[in-house]
Amino acid sequence: MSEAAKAAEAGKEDGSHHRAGFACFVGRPNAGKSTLLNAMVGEKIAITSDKPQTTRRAVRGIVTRSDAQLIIVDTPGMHRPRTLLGQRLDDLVRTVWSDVDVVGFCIPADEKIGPGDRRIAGEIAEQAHGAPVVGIVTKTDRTSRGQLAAQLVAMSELTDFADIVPVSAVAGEQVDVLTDVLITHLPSGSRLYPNAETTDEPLETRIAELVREAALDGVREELPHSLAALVTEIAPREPQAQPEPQGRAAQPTRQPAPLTDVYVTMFVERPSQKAIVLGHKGSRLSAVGRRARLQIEELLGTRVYLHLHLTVAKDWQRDPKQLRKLGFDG
Ligand SMILES: Nc1nc2c(ncn2[C@@H]2O[C@H](COP(=O)(O)OP(=O)(O)O)[C@@H](O)[C@H]2O)c(=O)[nH]1
Ligand SMILES: [Mg+2]
Repeated sequence: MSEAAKAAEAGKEDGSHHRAGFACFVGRPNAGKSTLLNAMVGEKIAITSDKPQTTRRAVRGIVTRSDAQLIIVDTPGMHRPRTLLGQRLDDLVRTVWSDVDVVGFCIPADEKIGPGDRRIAGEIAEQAHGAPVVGIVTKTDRTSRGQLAAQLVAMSELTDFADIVPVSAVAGEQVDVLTDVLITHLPSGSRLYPNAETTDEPLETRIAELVREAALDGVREELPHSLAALVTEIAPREPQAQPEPQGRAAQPTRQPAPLTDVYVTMFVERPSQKAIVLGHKGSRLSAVGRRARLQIEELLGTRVYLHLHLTVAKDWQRDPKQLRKLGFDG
């Protein structure tokens, strides 16, 4: 019996009307899946960018209300895999799809529905074992009402949807409505995660992802695929013993703000890529470090000293050993 089914049984026993279960977001790369997940959870769980392969994990975000717990799994986009990593990602997506209570199929309001979307519709029908599919028209802030209406019609012709919801994660429109709709498709059951949890991603992974997000900004072509990041150490610094104040002893001693040393190694696949990521005299890498540090400080709630190390791991996307090291197990 699946975790969700067990929870459903437990819910029946105590006669509550609480619902709990899993939804996943699928759709072309750039459809706005990760941004939507973050908006629904109200916290940055998944990194986002306009680059391909930004999402490489099945990132889980958790929405907890008094009447329901919705766990949303953001999956990498499906692509024709050309590397071992690509294959692993596609396998991961299929595994997630086959084990959810409801599928959210995302299509941007401002892009024509095309063969890619039809292929995904077919894949869902094949892999999702009859789970209801909710059509989600994303980025509605980018279109006029007329265009949106036309997109809703076009989407309804794509497959047999249980519901269709237009939403804008950026403008915060209809986000709660979408949560309500997805919850109606969950089985009854009690909570699967503790109250305050917003994700089950380990801290190391979240930090590595923030570094990768910062590094993705501004790089082009094949480079986004070749970037990876790994946290090697998170070390809270021992507060320094303050010297005894001399003379006027009434001066209160100021406690230094807590500081954490975070060590991250970034990988590229070729020396030429290392030069690009470093930039002139290392200027690009320092900019990446600054941007990532601010986000990591927010996540950890302390000041952060970010130690960024950049190294070449030749063709890591095709190397099973390297993939394992980076957390992409087969
Ligand atoms: N205007 C607008 N842009 C959005 C919205 N949602 C996502 N985006 C942008 O679309 C791009 C892709 O978003 P992302 O969530 O990474 O897409 P994913 O590949 O499907 O996960 C990013 O540049 C986002 O900022 C939205 O509601 N409105
Ligand atoms: Mg994504």
